[in-house]
Amino acid sequence: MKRIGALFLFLLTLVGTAFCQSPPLVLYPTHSAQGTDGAVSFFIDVAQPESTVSIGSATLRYGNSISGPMGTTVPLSPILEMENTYWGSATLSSSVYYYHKVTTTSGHIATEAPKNTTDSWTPSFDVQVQTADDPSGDGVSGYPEKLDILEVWHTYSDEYLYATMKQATTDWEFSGGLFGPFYIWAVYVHNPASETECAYAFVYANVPGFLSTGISKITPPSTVENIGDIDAETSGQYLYMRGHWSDLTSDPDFGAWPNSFGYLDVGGYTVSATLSEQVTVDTTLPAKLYPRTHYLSIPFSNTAPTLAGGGFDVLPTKDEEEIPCRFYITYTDADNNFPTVRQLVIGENVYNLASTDHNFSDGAMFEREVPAPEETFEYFFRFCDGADTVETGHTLYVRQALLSMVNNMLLLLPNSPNPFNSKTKIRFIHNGNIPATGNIELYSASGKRIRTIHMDRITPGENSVIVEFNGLPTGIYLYRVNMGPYSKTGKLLFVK
Ligand SMILES: [Ca+2]
Ligand SMILES: [Ca+2]
Ligand SMILES: [Ca+2]
Repeated sequence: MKRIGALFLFLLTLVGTAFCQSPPLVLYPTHSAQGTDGAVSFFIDVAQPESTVSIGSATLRYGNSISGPMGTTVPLSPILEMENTYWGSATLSSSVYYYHKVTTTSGHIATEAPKNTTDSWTPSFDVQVQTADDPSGDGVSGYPEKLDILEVWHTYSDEYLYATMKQATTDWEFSGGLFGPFYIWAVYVHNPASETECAYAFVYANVPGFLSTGISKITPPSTVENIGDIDAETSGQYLYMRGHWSDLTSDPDFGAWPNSFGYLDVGGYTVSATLSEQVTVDTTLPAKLYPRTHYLSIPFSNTAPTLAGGGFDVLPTKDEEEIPCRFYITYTDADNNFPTVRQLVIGENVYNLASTDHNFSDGAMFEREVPAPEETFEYFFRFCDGADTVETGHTLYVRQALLSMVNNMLLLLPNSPNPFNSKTKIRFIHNGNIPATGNIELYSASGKRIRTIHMDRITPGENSVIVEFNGLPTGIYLYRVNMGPYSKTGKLLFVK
């Protein structure tokens, strides 16, 4: 083990930064069945742990060989009614390999990657994906231009993780003289499943007695050790590196791999080091690398989806003119096809339904909140998995029945006794679907509020509250029972 002071402390900071200023997550890659026109729709969720991050572009890239090039790009667009879901469509006549890539407006990249199955060395850019697009001239001033990173790329195989870095010059000299300064080019890799603060990096360097080309493990606060060799080769502006997965995954602090997240945090950095001073000259934005590639065999057989349990709820409202309804239905597709059509049809109106559940083989509920139509209406659901369209039967609904559903959520019963001379019992029926806490407000006939009685044990069915009228003048009183957005008003006659 070697200790080289503060040299790598920045790296830990950098990995820490990766969590608070983070690329998005690429989740739930799915696709539709293939239509008769050859079209297949592709879907992913792009989750943003930091809601401040906005998506610049989302793409799918495909090709006919896993060894590349995956030269065809399909832009993915957001689905308006689904918060995180993006989709795109391609017409396919033969089997394809594909991966997804997302770039935020701030330049953070989250990407799956093509696979270098043949372990070609040095790997062609056809089997790599760019994970950092770093500005030119953004390094700390006063240091050599060769420490200015321009690009970082990655690929993977069963045996290796690959990293490629492009810098601003073709000069890869390790040092400026016998005693330095020494120059370090590195690409870090951090496993979010790691339960330690250790970080790892593929390092291209030769600091005699301290650091050499290989896989460095950095343990806080400042311990650096080499845990494996790497292949490293420079060509022009490019540095190609690859290290064995096993050197990373066999390290007890690396964390489980494959992990449940699917990705690794990666990024590039350069250092200029002397005995007295170590400076991080350039860094890239952190990226999320998902070392995975998808395969779609064309043609593929399809099972038609099924629909079940369709209906709607009337939602709480104070406004009987516009009654919100939440329509829902469960879509199940044995092939796990994302539905290309997800519609609720009410009369002339068509609404797209949404679901956050993207596991369709065991059923996913789709829903949509829409205002109840003005008149009596007929509705049905229509879904298509890309090949087969299914519909529910048409259901007739009467607006008057809706209104009675709303009204019956809270029903006042006559208070008793009424009139009364000291106390009375206020009674109401609660239908169990609305908030179970509330209050009763008591008003004078002129509208002045006299008292509020809180209720926190309302049960479905009939409820009653005894109200004492000690010290109040004889007369007519009003009361209002409130439960969330629901309220009903009644009249009391107090006679001493
Ligand atoms: Ca740069
Ligand atoms: Ca930079
Ligand atoms: Ca299907």
